[in-house]
Amino acid sequence: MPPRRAAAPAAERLNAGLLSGRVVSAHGRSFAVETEQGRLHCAVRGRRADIVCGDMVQVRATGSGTGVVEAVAPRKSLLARADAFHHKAIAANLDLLVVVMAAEPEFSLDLVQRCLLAAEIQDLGALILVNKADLPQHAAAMARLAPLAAIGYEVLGLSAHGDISALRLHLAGKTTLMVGQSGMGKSSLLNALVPEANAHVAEISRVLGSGRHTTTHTALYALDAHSALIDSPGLQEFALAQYAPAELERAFPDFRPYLGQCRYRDCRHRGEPGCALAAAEEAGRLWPARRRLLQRLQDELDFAQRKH
Ligand SMILES: Nc1nc2c(ncn2[C@@H]2O[C@H](COP(=O)(O)OP(=O)(O)OP(=O)(O)O)[C@@H](O)[C@H]2O)c(=O)[nH]1
Ligand SMILES: [Mg+2]
Ligand SMILES: [Zn+2]
Repeated sequence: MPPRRAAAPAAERLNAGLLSGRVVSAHGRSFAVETEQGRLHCAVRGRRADIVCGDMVQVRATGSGTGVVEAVAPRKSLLARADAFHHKAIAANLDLLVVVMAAEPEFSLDLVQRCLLAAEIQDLGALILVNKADLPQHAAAMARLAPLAAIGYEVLGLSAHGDISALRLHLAGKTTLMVGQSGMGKSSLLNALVPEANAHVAEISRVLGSGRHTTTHTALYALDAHSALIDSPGLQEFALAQYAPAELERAFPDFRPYLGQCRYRDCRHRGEPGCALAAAEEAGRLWPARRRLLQRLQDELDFAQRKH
């Protein structure tokens, strides 16, 4: 979405000298903000550091090309991960989440599903993109995602080095965030869509578990006046401990027909008698991996609550 420049709110008129803009890159406590007067490199006042790409902000210019973020507008959506210890916001004001996977390196089905749940809770559209369709193992990767396609998630296979027009169609008119493990080709896709982005792309690190990512911070690129694409550093895990148990179970679209049908109102779906989810699973109507994922999320939530 482009910055809205309709009638200036009262606060803005009072605060003459403030510029509206959108955060296009966030690196620690330093931000780049695109304003009507160009790009400003901004610091933030006080301790506030949870400003992310896609945030709409008010900035006071302080010199040539620099400024200070004075206010952050309420967010339409926020993609964030949180465990017992940390809350990490990734990007704000999104319409679509693209979860980027590939046959190489090996991808985690657990992580894909967690990203999809986060999108659901934030009411974003979601797309699973299987990149590197040119690799011989591509068909096997698509097959691993078949249970998610059966639930209704859209799975798109293509190559960043080939025809990306199908992806381009999904992005039109939206602010989209790409997430996924390191090495899947997010920045390669960005470069294919926005050649002037010139994002750094690197061979997958062979040092397993080195935790090194090629992309080191989140950045937003305009595709056109109404569409933007955000590239983010590779993820290794995606905790969702900031959400309530009921919110998490409703984020599974395949669970919804059965929620409220269990014998006990407070059923946690982990073996209680008369559990509708367990019965549906037994009857082959639910993919068993889904209830196991819910249980892991519940365990993480229990742990986080004990810590607080
Ligand atoms: N064969 C093939 N290789 C690809 C494709 N897309 C990307 N790659 C390669 O995959 C490797 C990783 O690509 P990146 O774009 O850096 O991956 P990333 O997801 O941005 O990684 P992080 O920034 O670490 O999260 C590079 O060597 C790319 O050249 C593709 O469609 N096919
Ligand atoms: Mg990258
Ligand atoms: Zn149940």
